[in-house]
Amino acid sequence: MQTPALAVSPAYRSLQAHAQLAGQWNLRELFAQSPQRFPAMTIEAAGLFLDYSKNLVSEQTLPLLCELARERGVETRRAAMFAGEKINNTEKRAVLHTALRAPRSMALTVDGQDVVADIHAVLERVKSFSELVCSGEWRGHTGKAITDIVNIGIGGSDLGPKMVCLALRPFVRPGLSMHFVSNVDGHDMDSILAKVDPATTLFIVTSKTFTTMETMLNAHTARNWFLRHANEPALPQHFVAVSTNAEAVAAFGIDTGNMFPFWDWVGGRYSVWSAVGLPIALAVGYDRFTEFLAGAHAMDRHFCDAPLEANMPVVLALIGLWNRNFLGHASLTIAPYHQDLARFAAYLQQLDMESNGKRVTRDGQPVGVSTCPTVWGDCGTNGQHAYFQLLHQGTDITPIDFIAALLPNHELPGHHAALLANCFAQAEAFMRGKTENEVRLEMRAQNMAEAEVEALVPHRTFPGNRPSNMLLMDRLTPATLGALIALYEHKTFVQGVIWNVNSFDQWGVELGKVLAKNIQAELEGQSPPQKHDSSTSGLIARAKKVATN
Ligand code: G6Q
Repeated sequence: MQTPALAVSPAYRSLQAHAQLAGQWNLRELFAQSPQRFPAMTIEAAGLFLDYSKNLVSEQTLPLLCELARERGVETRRAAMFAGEKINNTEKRAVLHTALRAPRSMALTVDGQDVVADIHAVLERVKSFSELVCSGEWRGHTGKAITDIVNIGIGGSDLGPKMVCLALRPFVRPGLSMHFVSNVDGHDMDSILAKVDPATTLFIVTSKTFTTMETMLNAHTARNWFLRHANEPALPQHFVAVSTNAEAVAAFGIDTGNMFPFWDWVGGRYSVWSAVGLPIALAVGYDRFTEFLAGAHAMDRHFCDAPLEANMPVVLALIGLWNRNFLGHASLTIAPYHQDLARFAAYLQQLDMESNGKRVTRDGQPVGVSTCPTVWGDCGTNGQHAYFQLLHQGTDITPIDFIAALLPNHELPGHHAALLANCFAQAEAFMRGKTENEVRLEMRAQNMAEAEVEALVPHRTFPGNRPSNMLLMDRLTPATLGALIALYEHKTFVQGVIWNVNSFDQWGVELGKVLAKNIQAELEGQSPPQKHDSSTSGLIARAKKVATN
């Protein structure tokens, strides 16, 4: 049965009417009218605290949004995902990243296979391998311990482990350097090879398919580089693989005994919890890796058990939907006030935009409303000195997710209060703004001439009424990071269910890949010029001319 179009659903229509009222609201006034606004609009779960009170919502908004979530079957689809039903309908696959962090005691059978047992069997291998490397027992071909790990992968096989290894930097084993090569651009590999010693480097080739062009080219380059310094029998000590494709791994020359498997029901951008997280286990040790999984599992439990109105991922999703579909905001900024979360926005870009950047429903009909906003961002306080100008005074309103840890993972005095103060102040400034009168009074108090005051008033006024969420954790640890990522995964899921898109495929990345193959053949002179538009042909000709000069 086809799901009815979102735009004609009764709950959607009620929300559209409600949004007409929101046009009249002012956040300052909403706060002044309700001293209970903060406690009423905060949720605590799995070590995270969400304050969504600085969004343009009234007491009626969330109940209406939850009505929409119920009407669109969020609870049923959530149960289907956790039960291993094939909810990735265009690829006929289950979606079981939640099982990857389930405790051993949990039972889940899919297609007659006990997936939790399979997962824990691989985790055991990750454990023993990471312990061998961490203890120095795993040695390179000259007998030296491993000092550098180079993960070769791209997209989902890169962004997760890279982001997490950086986020958990203070927990990384001393004496171990983590490197990540993803880009087919040789500058990426070149810069890493210049830093590492073949005798003490371990390469992890991470690719679900083991056919991805960028990863295969980088893996071959690394292998050739290594073999310039060592003989073929040394390869097993320096190359391991994470993949679902044992045949291709063996064909590449990696012993399948050194291959860590995962399964087709793990999507690339949801794979950090699987053997794709091997670099994390190596970097911070297996016990910390299990804390990371446990943090995500705690969020899974909350997502399954909490009523929708008090369910953090559901509320984050619904507030995002309110901002996108009813208030018309086309982008979302992620502002982690934590330098170790420097790659978090890039990670969320893939999670959110590859999952929900879709224009047709699961049954191939136009969605009919806007879907995923553009997700972008960088660390506070750096962003304040760059693009926050636009966020405060630009013509478009961009909702912001502030993320901060209340305690630092360092002991440098003076920094953390300054950081947190800026984070809270920005959220307050976006909410409050600064009225023309406040600006006038401030400048008059500085004895400025009245003409100058009036000339500057429009420039120094802040409209305010700009929405933001505040996400806090006590400290950035493996567990709170796990919970944070799982929070956003489930947020993405809930929005995908409401828009009725398949959040687990990514057909949109295919076209460019195919065209690139043809163009590469032309650039390398292996194929005659093909029929392109005049721009593409002109660019190819120009590149060839410069290369042959
Ligand atoms: C993620 C995508 C994509 C994928 C990469 C790498 O959900 O599927 O980013 O992870 O294209 O694919 P391989 O792991 O197969 O090399």
